[in-house]
Amino acid sequence: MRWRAIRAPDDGRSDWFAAGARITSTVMNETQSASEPVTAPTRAEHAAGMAAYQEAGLRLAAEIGNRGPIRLTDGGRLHPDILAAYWKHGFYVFQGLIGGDEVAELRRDANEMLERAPVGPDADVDARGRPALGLDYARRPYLFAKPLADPWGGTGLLSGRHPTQMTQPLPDEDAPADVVFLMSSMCQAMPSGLRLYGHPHLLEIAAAINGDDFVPFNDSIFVKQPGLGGSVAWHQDGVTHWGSPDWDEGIHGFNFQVQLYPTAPASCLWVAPGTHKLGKIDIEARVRENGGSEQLPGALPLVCDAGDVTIVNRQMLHASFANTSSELRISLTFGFHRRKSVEGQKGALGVEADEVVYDAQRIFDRSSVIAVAVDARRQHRPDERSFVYEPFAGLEDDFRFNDETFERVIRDYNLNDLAI
Ligand SMILES: O=C(O)CCC(=O)C(=O)O
Repeated sequence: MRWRAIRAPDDGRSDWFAAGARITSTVMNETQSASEPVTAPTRAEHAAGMAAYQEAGLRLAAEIGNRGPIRLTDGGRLHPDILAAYWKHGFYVFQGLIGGDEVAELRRDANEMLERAPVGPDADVDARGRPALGLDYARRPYLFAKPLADPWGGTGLLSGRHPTQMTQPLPDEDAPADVVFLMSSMCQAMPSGLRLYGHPHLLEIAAAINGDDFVPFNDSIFVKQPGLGGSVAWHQDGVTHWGSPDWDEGIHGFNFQVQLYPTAPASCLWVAPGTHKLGKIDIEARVRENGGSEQLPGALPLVCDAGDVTIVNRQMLHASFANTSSELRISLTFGFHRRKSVEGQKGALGVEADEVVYDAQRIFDRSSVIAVAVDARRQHRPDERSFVYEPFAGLEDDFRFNDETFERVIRDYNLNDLAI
């Protein structure tokens, strides 16, 4: 049976979206029948079917606000009103936090990384026939996906935290077989990425949320190319502490996203405000109760300009849809934890080959990337006030940015990521 486009109903959700979900979703509803295959929407049909949902999301975003320039107290700490707004809704958008000159440097490096990607998941050369970037990295820095696909939804990947699968529209006929979906190793591959990691305002935000002894999580760059970028199914990031006696709304930390281009509802990350307070959410039930549709009510798009930075609590329900729009999104994504959330915990999210427990040495090694990043930034921007990272106070001279620390600290630093 051919999939049919159906006018979006008044509730802002389109029936075709539910229909599209039937062939791809692991969530079944009573009308679903395996003997009635339904084809996926085209790119244009998908975009049209999202329109009413996007409008509803934009209205909610305008109601809630939770965005503005960073404000600091006289002592240089994050303003308590912003912190309170973050804890209330689980997200905040810092407008214009990264200056235009720095965005330009980041774009240049990110685009260079994209150009130097292998031509496909099994290739070793880039589109110009050069050896691809990262052949000598312990972990290859590129993750590919099929165009407009949802590579994680409904799978056991990443600790199975994406239980349902998003609609996977049909890409245009001339679309490549595989597209870059994620790039990692930002601090190794991009000089400007390392410097961003030492940004005093970003680190001040991390300290305000997670305490002065905060520690890193990981980093990855989400690439949503126009008409090609895949989706990320609804999920909560944290996997370790749901049953912890110490559970609270901040125990799994938060993620930054630094936006290199303006984002639109079709391309950007969506969040369900307040869900960071709810504990582990039954996502399958939410989608099922929504008629099988991934257009979950109560969510809003984190629409940004270039240079805006979002923070999103890792317990928030969030997702992004197949990018059937003509907007490019490149989001530098990196997170931070409370130290006590990580120490003594087993590595999660499938990043460890063996069961590794995060001890003080492991945490120190991964955190030393921050110390080197602060110095790399100081050398590049000598007039800016540097962030003082408390765990490395007094150790600064051991972690100056130079060839020796690049080899000792930065090379393959992500083998020490702290995933919970
Ligand atoms: O940016 C995206 O599209 C997805 C980001 C996300 O799911 C995450 O950071 O956990």
